[in-house]
Amino acid sequence: MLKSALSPSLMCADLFKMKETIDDFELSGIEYLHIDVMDGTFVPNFCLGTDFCRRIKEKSSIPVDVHLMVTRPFEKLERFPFGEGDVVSVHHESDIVPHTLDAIERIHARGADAFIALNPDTPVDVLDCYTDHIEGVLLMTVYPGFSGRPMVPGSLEKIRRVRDYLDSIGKENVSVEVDGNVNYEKAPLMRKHGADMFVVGTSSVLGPGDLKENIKKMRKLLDEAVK
Ligand code: S6P
Ligand code: MG
Repeated sequence: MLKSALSPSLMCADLFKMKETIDDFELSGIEYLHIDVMDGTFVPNFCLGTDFCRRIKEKSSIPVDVHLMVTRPFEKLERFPFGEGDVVSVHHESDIVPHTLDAIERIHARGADAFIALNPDTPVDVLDCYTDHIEGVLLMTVYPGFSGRPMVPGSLEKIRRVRDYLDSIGKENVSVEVDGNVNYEKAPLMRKHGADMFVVGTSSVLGPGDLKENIKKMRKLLDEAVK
């Protein structure tokens, strides 16, 4: 089983306290910073962009986890600053398959890891054409576009299906990232079903309470889930 990693969603962080928040993430050993990019077309909302990504990369050494919820990501990747150690996710639903594979190739050419993101209604079978080309699968456990949404029923079973499928074809090292409503109750269940990378937002770490204590609490729950 892959080690668990946390990827806090910066769209859920208080813009006016961004520096303190990033400092706390660094002190807490956070593995990735999740950056949601929305273009108002692929999803019905606008969020974070190229300049935001650039400033975060200048100010923090934590790798970024860029989640591109945009149409035709293949054409837009060049505008985003990322490189070795970072993760970039492109959606299966955002382009035709050859362009998505080309986007993956471009991500790799810059030294980053490429994840394929799947919306809740997209079947697991589509992974077939990606498994030789990716380092991870980002499973949306809410309908994308907004924070604070409820988990889509059937998400836990889908995590298990993806993990089992990857293992069955010898892809034990391909990560399964979960994004959406990863709260203190559901995260341990997601871990038990095979997830290893957790986008944490308003429903847990970036919700009420002390940030560093929230991170500790989440890590403990995730560790206990697989004991
Ligand atoms: C949603 C986006 C997510 C959210 C995250 C928010 O479209 O991709 O990354 O920012 O899910 O977390 P929460 O805990 O409010 O669901
Ligand atoms: Mg996201």
